[in-house]
Amino acid sequence: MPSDDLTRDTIAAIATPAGRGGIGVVRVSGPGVPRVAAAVLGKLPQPRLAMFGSFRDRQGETIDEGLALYFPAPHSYTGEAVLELQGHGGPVVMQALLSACVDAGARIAEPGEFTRRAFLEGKIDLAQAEAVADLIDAASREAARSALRSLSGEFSAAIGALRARLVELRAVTEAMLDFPEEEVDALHREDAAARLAETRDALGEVLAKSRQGSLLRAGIHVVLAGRPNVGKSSLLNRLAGEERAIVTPIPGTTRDALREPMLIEGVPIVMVDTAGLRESRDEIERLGIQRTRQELERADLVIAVFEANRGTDALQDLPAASARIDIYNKIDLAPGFAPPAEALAVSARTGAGLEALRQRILEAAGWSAGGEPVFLARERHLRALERAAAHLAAAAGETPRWEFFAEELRLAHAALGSITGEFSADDLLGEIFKRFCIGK
Ligand SMILES: Nc1nc2c(ncn2[C@@H]2O[C@H](COP(=O)(O)OP(=O)(O)OP(=O)(O)O)[C@@H](O)[C@H]2O)c(=O)[nH]1
Ligand SMILES: [Mg+2]
Repeated sequence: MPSDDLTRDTIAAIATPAGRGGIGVVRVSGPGVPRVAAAVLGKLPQPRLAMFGSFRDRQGETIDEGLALYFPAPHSYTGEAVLELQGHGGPVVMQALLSACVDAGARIAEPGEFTRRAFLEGKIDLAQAEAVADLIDAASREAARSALRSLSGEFSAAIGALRARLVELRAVTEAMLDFPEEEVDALHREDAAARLAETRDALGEVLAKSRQGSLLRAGIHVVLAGRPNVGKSSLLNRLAGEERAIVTPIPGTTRDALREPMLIEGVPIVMVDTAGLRESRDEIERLGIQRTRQELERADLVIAVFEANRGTDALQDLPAASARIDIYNKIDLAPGFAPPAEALAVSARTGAGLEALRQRILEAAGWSAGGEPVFLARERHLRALERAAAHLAAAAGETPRWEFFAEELRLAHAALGSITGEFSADDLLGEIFKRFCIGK
């Protein structure tokens, strides 16, 4: 994509985190880089060669000494001329260095502006730009790995392959549109139908991998619920590997809902311990139980906890909507207990069955462990893929009416294009880039 304006200014920002560090970096990008270099360094460094020098302010006073790197356009992160000044990472030095760049004609960059320019210069597409932010924000190695795959263009390539299929199918369809229906022979029709089916399958695969990957970004909200004293808090502690919640033999111990973030195989989970469900006259406990119900409404997954030593049981008051796993705790007190089909037997005391529970949590959330690499998709990507899938499904129902068929294909194509940014409106770009940190 070409630059959006010809009068691009020059931006500067501290690219390293706020605070003290061994090294701090000020990054400058834009046509004014040679001028900034001349003012701050006294000269423009050789392209891509580290130059040691003094950084000076407007009065010519030395701010710091360090390394300077110059990347001429278009071979830089942004695609513009870029200057990186590596000084000592103290807040005062960094601010002074940034001010010197501003005095030399640069403007302070907005959040994500470097990456936005990389997108506008065609260095990366939109999905890759988003992956930059996702990589920085990654909460686990698994998430980082997936973000890196998106950044290197694997996700974009998969979207590109889908679009290529659609382009071919649209070409075949446009050819048919030139003939009245009775002249479109069976061969063409079958060809179009077969291609459509293939494209839908391929899209389904990308969507599945993206749904999985989106779990790595968003995490899963898992709520432990059950009657008092069944061992919910003990389970939370066991799963967290820490004594987080208070455990006592007194029913009605837990009042407030307690949230504990944890990782299961790199998938971020927020596990919520709740007050046990029962009729209570105690004012505080009643409020706790109200909170349990609110948590249940919001849960992606409910773990309904029962006691193995009390036999099989049922909990009426769980919402029907959310996914649910039934577990029988305290299996150590009931050796030989056989849980109902689909339910798990565990012991918070001995740890028995907890590995199986972890796997079931991942499974119920739609994560297939040890499977193929997934795409760290965003909600925006999922919605676009789902829109494309819906248009392809609609197309399948329109096969004799080629104008409608063609229109559905066009809409599916546009939905896919919005992922990589071919057809993205400016407001969407603003929305995406403003969430970046400064200096990226
Ligand atoms: N033997 C045995 N005892 C357990 C097990 N899990 C929990 N307990 C005991 O059961 C009692 C209640 O445990 P909690 O974890 O407080 O139960 P809870 O469901 O959080 O209870 P409330 O907060 O009152 O709703 C405690 O005395 C625990 O030590 C288990 O697997 N085996
Ligand atoms: Mg409890």
